Amino acid sequence: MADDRCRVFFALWPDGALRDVLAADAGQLPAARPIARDQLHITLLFLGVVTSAQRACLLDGAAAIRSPACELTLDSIGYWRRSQILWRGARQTPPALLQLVDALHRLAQGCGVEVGTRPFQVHMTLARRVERRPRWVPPVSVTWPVRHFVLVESMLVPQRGSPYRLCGRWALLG
Ligand code: 3AM
Repeated sequence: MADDRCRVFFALWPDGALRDVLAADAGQLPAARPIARDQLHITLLFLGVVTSAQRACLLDGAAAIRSPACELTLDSIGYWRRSQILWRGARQTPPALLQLVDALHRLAQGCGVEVGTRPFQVHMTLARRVERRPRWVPPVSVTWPVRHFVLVESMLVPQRGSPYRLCGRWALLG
């Protein structure tokens, strides 16, 4: 039934202290639509609209993933002209993160969820509708101790407050 469906994605979700650091320079962002502090995240795998059975399968499978923790250094700024997105990125992607993304791809496949084939790229969206690459001093690099990953529901029906709701959070192997 349509009501059982939800739009979900796996992500890295910063804790409060890291969020403060990441949001500290948001005030300097060029005029656009900056992402609110409590919505900053890194998408690991976008799954799209799934059924409740697929969602349950994803939750079960995510709990069984054994993937190592890592340190992720966000030390670059990128801009995608077509999507008009300004993002924070990483010059180096830790192999452990790629391992996690691979595991999530396998999980999605096992749950019968079709996902795109676009290679994973670390990006934390900072602002949308940025019409041209801004002249902007990139923020200092931030090292994120990645210890968890999450499943996020992205609300299909617009509502007040955050469009995101955390459905599950799992620890990585420390
Ligand atoms: O927050 P970011 O920018 O990493 O762009 C959407 C957002 O990513 C992305 O999923 C995240 C939560 O909405 N997204 C939305 N639709 C998508 C699609 N069809 C998509 N990513 C890939 N394919």
